Formats: sequence, C-alpha cells, structure tokens
Amino acid sequence: MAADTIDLEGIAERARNELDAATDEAALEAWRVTHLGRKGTVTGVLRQLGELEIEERQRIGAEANQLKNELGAALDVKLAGLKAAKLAATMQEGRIDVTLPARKKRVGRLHPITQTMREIVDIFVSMGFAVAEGPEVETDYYNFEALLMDRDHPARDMQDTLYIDYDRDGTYPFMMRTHTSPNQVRFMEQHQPPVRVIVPGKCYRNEATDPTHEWMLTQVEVLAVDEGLSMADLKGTLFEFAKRLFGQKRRARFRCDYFPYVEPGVDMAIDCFICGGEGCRTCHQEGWIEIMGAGMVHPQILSNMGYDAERVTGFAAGMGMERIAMLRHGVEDIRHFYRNDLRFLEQF
Ligand code: 2NL
Repeated sequence: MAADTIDLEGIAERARNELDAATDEAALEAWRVTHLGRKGTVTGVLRQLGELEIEERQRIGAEANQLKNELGAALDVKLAGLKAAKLAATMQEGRIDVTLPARKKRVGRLHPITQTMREIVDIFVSMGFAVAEGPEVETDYYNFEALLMDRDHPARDMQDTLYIDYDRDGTYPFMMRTHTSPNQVRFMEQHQPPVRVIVPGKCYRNEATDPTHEWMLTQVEVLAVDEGLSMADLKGTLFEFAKRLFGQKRRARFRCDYFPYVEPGVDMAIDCFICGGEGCRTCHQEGWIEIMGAGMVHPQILSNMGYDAERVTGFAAGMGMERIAMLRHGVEDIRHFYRNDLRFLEQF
C-alpha cells in the first residue's frame, strides 16, 4: 500500500470540523466512534501502518499518533465544557435567593368580643366562680317566668326576641334567649348553696339596630347565693372586678335601677378611665360610665328553686361584652363587631 493513499490531513481536518460542530454528548460520542473508535478513521490509519515502508511507517505513524492524542485531548476539553455548562444550567434553574425576606404568615386571632369575654371570665374564676353554659334556644319558663316576668309583665316589652315554632294556641314554646339568666336558673336547679357561678354566652333581641344596639349580644351574668350575702358583698365583688378590668384607680358608683328579678336593683358605673371624671367623649361629659346592672336576687326566685329564702340570700349582675369592648377600645358603633370586616377585626 502506498503512503499517498493515506489522507491524514483530510482526516484531521474533517475530524476537527465535526468536533467543532458537535454540541451535545450524543454527538460527541458518535464523533468519537467515527474517528477514534475501533473502526474509526484515525484508528484505520494506524492499523494500515504495517503495510507501509519503514520510513513512511515511522513518519505517518508519528503523525497519526499525534493526531490521535490531539483529538482525544480536544474531546476531553469539549466533554468537560459540556459538563460545566450542564451544571451551570442546573444551578441557575434551582437558584434560590437566600437574602429574600421570608413571606409573612397570616396569623389568626380571637375575635375582640371573645378576648374581652375571656378576660372577664378569668377575673371571676380567680375569685372562685364556676363557669356554666347552656342552650341559646329557650322555653318561656326559663327565659321569662322563672325570672318573674309573667306573660303580661311590662319588662317583656324591652326583651322582645326571635320566636320559634308558633303554636296553634297563639303561643311560642321556644325562643332565642334574651339573657343568660336561664342558665343561672338551670344551675340553681342542680346545685345547693353556696352557689358562685358566671354564665357567658350569646343572647338575642328583636332590635332595630343602631350604633348602640345589636340583635345579637354577648352577656356575662354573675350569681352568688349563700348564707349572709348582702349588698356589701355585691359591691365588694363587682368593684374588685371593675378595678381589675379597668385599672386599680377606678372608683365605683351604684345607683338604684329596676330589674324584675332583683330587689333592690342597681346600676353600676365607674369613673371614666379616659378623663378620670373630668368629662370627655367616652363618658359623654358625664364623668361616669355605666358598665352593668346588678342587685340582690329576688327571694321569690330563691324559694322557687327550692332554696330556703329565709336562710340564704343572693346577688346577681349582668353585663354586655360588646359595651365593655367598645369602651375599652374606643369603638363607636356596636355593629362593627359582627360585620366581619378584617380591617376592623385585625386591629385587636
Ligand atoms: C343588665 C342587667 C342583670 C341579673 C342580670 C339575675 C339572674 C338571676 C337572678 C337575678 Cl338567675 N338576677 N341577673 C340581675 C341584675 C341585672 O343584668 O343590664 N344586663 C346586661
């Protein structure tokens, strides 16, 4: 075989051009097989060396080996480049910016009325009161009659409610409770004195709503029955409560009021915690803020419960959570509480 049939230059040029054009691993592998593989172009030249004259063999052999080394090295460079590019792409894809501030979690909170209620419940619990709850749908007996409001009692006018299940005889056997007193009654049916209990819960009224009236309200009622309880115990207990909720500097004022279920009945006010009694917007220039109604439990109720009204006496009180929360937070319209506007609720 003659040396001039071996076109080493042509092989070299083709191999270099094809290597330049190869852009992925599959193309590079095909290229390697074509040129450096067992049946490849360069390998073919080396295999044919034996057929050459000694001088030609040495010259072409050296050149072919050099070409083989050059192409092998070029392939390695190209493979390394591809690998680096692939790694760079993967890193770019999975890139995270660790300096980015974390997204803020939206944390929920208790409704302002629930917050107020829990604070009030805690204060009475710390004074030894039990907590009782019960149904929101009541019978006429528990909501009115047991509290001495007979069918034609004028006080029923102020506690008109939502009635359920109209009977053929024109009466409504079930109604939404207008206060939580029914559960004081249930508690007294089940316990003997001494009784110390508070009853929190939602109450309902047939109400034309305005800034100070809602058709649903949250009440906490207080009841204590024991031997020897007097107005002094009522005043001491409620005054201590008011100081813990509105500040130790508070003063209290008790004035006569009327509730059918107490005798005597009072309304309790504290000196204004905003102006200290000077007169401001919160206290409507009065200097005093009414926070609850209270009184000595009517003895008729005690004896209806089977208690000995000659031996035991009781005091009771009731307050609206919405009013307390409005005072504490300076909310001017009770209807805000149940509109479910987060811009309002998130302030508490
Ligand atoms: C108010 C006034 C009051 C009571 C609730 C009561 C309960 C029983 C017996 C006697 Cl079982 N009294 N509760 C007494 C006086 C006032 O609430 O303005 N509440 C928002």
